[in-house]
Amino acid sequence: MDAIDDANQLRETPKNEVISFFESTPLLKDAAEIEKSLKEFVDRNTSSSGNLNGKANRVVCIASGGTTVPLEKQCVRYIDNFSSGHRGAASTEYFLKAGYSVVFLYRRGSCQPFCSSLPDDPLLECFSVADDSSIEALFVDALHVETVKRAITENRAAWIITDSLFSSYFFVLNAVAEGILLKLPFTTIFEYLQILQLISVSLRDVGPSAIFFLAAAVSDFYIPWESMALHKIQSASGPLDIRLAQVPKMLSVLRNEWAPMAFHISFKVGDHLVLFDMSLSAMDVKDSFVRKYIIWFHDYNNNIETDTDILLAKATMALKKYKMHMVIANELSTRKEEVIVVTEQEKVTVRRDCTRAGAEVESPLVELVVDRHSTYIKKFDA
Ligand code: PAZ
Repeated sequence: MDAIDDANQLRETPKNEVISFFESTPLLKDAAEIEKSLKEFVDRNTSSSGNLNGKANRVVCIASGGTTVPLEKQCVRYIDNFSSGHRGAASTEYFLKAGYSVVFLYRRGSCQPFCSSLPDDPLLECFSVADDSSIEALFVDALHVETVKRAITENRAAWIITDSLFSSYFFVLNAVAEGILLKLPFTTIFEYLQILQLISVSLRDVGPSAIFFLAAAVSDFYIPWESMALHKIQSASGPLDIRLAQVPKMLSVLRNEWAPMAFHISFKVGDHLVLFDMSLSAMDVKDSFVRKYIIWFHDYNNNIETDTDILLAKATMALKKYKMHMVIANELSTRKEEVIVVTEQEKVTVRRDCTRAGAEVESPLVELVVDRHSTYIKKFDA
């Protein structure tokens, strides 16, 4: 998805492209409800006494998971962008621990904060935390009763109830109940961009105390709604030719128009190492085509730049072009081990603490972000 980025990063996002994207986008069904919950969330967390989570009015919008591009209006098939949602979910945990309130804009079915090791299972929805912090079953409707019965038949209930991670789920329920975590789901690129716009407009008054932490993998191409087939595309008509339009680069619109005062962080992902690893491990190296491919790849790497150089060059370009405050560069294959934080002043490699079992790279990463965000806010206080 990144191949044409470099060329595009050299041109501004024309206003008419943005307008025509939104004009031809299917409208969000629950926009009014989302706006209402955002307003309540912002009011609750930006009072003169600070937010409900203890940090003076600091709010972060975390975008997580991949967006889809439907091929049909009555969608049967779609193009997906890879992201498990782990980065966004884990970062949400550390931001909450750091005292921020969090708007978690996530792909339905992707990893959830405090539950990233649990399945996204409707059984969990059948429980709640009582006032005395004990766990209560919520057999409030027929769906819940059915879900629990099915889980018991499938022998999953015992596992979930005895697993210690289950308690994490209640942390999330509590965070939502306390009003410091607002979860907003999306599936398609159309939903994602419309909700992101609603969030940014709602957070505008939070000014420099707001962070946009955009870890979602967002589609670069889409099929405009008006040229999309209504029903399932039939295979009987032979091979399928589809033409994808380019999604306007919304980062610059977000940065310059929707939330100009906020602290903006975007991500750049590289996959060069994965390509190389896959070619070695998953294919037969005796195959002459593959051998040629690997040799070409070696030459490409040796003669031009290293993978990291290419990735950092792209990250630096994105930093300048979109006026981001930080671009976080990561390779798909090593993303859980390390990331490189690129700012105007520095390039910092942040690594997971390998000496601690279960330590995640998001812990030191969020620590660094909070530190740089504090410096950013101070500039406005002066
Ligand atoms: O969601 P995950 O933990 O599996 O992966 C995280 C990531 C690689 C999607 C993220 O760190 C990232 O780089 N997001 C931006 C992706 C993009 O530019 O398309």
